[in-house]
Amino acid sequence: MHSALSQKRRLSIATLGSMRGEIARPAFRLGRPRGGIVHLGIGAFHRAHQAVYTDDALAAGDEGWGITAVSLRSPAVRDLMVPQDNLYTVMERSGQRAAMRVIGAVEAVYAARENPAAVLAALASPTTHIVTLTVTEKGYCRQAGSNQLDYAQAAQPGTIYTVLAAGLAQRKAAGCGGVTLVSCDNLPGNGHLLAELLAEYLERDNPSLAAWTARHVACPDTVVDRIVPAVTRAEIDALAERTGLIDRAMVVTEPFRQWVIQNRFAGPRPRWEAGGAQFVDNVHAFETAKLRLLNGSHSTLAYFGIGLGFDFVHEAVADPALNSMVQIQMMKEAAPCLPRSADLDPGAYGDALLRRFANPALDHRLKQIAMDGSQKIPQRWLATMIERDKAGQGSAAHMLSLAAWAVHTRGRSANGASYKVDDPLADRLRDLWREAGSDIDRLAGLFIDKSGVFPTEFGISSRLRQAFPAALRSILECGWRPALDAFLSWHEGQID
Ligand code: CS2
Repeated sequence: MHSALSQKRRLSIATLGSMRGEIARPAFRLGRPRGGIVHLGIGAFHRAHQAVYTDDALAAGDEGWGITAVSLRSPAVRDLMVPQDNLYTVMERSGQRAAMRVIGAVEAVYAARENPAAVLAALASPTTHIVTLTVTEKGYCRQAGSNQLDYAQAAQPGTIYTVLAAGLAQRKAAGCGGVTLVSCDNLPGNGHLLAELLAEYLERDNPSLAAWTARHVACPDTVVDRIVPAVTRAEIDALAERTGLIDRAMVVTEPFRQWVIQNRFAGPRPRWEAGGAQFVDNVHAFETAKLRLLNGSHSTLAYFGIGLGFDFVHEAVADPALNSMVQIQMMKEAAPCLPRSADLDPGAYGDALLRRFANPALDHRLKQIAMDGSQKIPQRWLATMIERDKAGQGSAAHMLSLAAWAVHTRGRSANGASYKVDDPLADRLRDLWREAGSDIDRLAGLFIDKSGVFPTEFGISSRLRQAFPAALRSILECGWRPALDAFLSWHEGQID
């Protein structure tokens, strides 16, 4: 297979015409610089989501847009994309079906650390109107347990703050107008949050730029949704066999995609509605449902699924007991707390999620979801738990999920093997385990008070404080499967 592969040519503008198979190609002229959009954080998610919507806008005749993508950390994606003239394939998989399409919306890729001048030029260009961001939760450099900026972290080279501040300063100096910063990360009120954190940064770093930014920059809230597992070598090889061309930047995803964007722009924007994007006044209802039902269930499947020995989401959700727990967590605990919206039926939304998770054609690794838990669980679980607690209600399924996360951070699997915990707070959490020794009550208290993950409202609730060590105990003392079964039997005994 490898020798056959090495003889194949790479996907590029020149070879695109020779690509075999049923593949949709860009329906607009390639190789003509268009500008308009800079994207920070070019990973698989951007390539399978915002770039596809931009490609749809281009294909629909809104031709003035192209993406200059920036990788803030490693140059790896640049090295995959540039030899391909930034073309890549999106493969949508569901059951036996695989629809393929080549995306041509990305026109340049730079690694910020190696080519800061090119990144700055793109941000400062008068033709740039939009900066989209997918930098993950931790890319916002918040202090643990709060939405305040961690200034020391934010001021490092290559963060969104230093990169944006340089670009905005140049725009201000050149008088070339504001931009719209579109956060596409899974955080509540992502646009508002970005605006606040950026203001906090600039007020300290460059107060006159802070004032200019407040007047000229818009940060709409958005909800992004598409499941995009990390691509495997085998998938790249299989695509090359099918098409005759090697595409090292391909992405594999599900057919579903959603983008809800608050209609608040500082200037022009692409007609992303050509790809199905919805522009609304307020994204709150969509956002809360997405974070608490989809992402919340994902995290439960990840920590419990790993505990039970599964590797992939579709395996974990096929486990009848874990599936029941996730349904209870979603429908009995999270859904009743969602803001009411005529556009959203939580029951139908939850059912559709379980079908998406069950997609056997996607090898979505639980480990991919389990990473950075400290940055994810406050908005996915803790917000629901605190709201319910204030209304005098418990959240037993969420509590067991929370215990599953905490046990995951020990870095030791049920058979005693150790693994690396991929989380910016991993060291701090490991120290808490060490400090607690075998005392589970102490462990629970240390996590609540010292991990930096739990908001104060959690810590001051005696109900939540008591329930957490009990949930930890059930996993640590009885094991993953018995803990899950005990939860389901207890739940069955409850009157609805
Ligand atoms: C996942 C998300 O990795 C994770 O934490 O929950 O990336 C999820 O796949 C996307 O938000 C789906 O839109």
